Amino acid sequence: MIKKILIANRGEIALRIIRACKELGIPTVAVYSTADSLSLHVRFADEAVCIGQAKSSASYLKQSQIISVAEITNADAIHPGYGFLAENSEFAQMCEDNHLIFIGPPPKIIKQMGDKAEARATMIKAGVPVIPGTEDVITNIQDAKKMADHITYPVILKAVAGGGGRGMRIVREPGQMEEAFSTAREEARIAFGNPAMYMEKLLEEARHIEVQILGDNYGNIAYLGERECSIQRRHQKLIEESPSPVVDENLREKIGKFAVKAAKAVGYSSAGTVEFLLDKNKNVYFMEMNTRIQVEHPVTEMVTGIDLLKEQINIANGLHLPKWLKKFKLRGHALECRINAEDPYKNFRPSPGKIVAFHAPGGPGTRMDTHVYAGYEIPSSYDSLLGKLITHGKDRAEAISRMERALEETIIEGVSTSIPFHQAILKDPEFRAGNFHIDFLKDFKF
Ligand code: MV4
Repeated sequence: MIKKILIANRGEIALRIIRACKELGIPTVAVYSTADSLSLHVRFADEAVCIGQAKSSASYLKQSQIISVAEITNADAIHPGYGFLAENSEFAQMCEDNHLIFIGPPPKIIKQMGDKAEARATMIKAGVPVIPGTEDVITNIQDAKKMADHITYPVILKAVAGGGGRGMRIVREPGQMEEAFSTAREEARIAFGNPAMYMEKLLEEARHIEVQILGDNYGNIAYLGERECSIQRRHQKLIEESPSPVVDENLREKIGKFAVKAAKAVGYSSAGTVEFLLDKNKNVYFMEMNTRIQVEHPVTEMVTGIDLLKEQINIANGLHLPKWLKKFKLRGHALECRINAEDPYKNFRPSPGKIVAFHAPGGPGTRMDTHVYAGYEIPSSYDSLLGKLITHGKDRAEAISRMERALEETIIEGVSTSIPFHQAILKDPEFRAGNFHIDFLKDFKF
């Protein structure tokens, strides 16, 4: 059994992991950079060790350093959270090699799902629908043009090593292919050290729907409903919800079964997410699999009543998936607004600085996952997420009105935040009607 967990992360997710560990009675070790010495994850963990300078590459990404801290503090497991080392198969392997439990799937699954072309090929073989596209990696412009003619325009070029929208190019006509192919390859070569590309038919006005799964070490997989994540700006999700306003019982079961099939095809264990695109005609297509706990996991927790972090840790501890998990009942509707320290009136420019006044909202159906407090200085070295406000209601309308009420109650002074932008989206009639797709914010007037 796990005796102590090292948390290889910071911010709100480090706190979320500490909370789960406390409830499970497992002691924790925080690691932190010099920029985070006054952070709450350092205070709330049982032990804390400084691992380097502010820059991520000098601290939260220092693999051997983190392993050493685990050894020195007698931690026997590492929780990577999201971002940083969470989907680094080399790090997961290094944990294994040093007899530490990596709280996530095995390294070979992380690697396999990190290669988006291989993930695609795996899903085709497993019988999970994928977007029409290439079976093989495209290496030259002649093949790219030939494939696009075959698939028919518009198409989308994607980096094999990409994901989350990096290294992607939409190509609407043959004349744009040469330029798009070479710039996408160059971008991928610089960003991932891997220029390999593949191609798909472009799906327009689609929705991003993802399915939460949990798998134990014995081949049991459960799905826990879907999250609607179409409200995003430049591949940064802003508002997530569960259930999706367009997914009914039948579609939920269909997508859920595809997600379980996808997970079984790779022998998945731990918490994970299978991402799908849902087109106008409600056809579903596998897009990617994320081998980590995600930022937006709380909306699923609110509607299922399941503590995903505790279940993820129990799985790492070798427990079987509890029987009741597969019989989950969705209760009501949950929304999450990601609150960032950025100025929506100034093109979302980051707004680091000191928070001089802070008040988190409360009341019925209201949860705020945040690491900030009055007097906290937001470091400029990391992402600008200040916290996540989650509301739960008996239905979508109640979750929305609770969110509006809770955003109004929130006091964050000293920095600009994305709150006014959230308030504008929540007022939008199309949003309120559940009528939107992934390009919703492109022509949203703020
Ligand atoms: C697509 C697509 C349309 N057609 N693939 C974006 C992130 C990465 N997971 C893949 N993405 C997309 N792939 C085809 N064939 C549109 C997107 C996309 C997107 C997907 C989900 C949420 C937001 C998005 C924003 C822009 C593009």
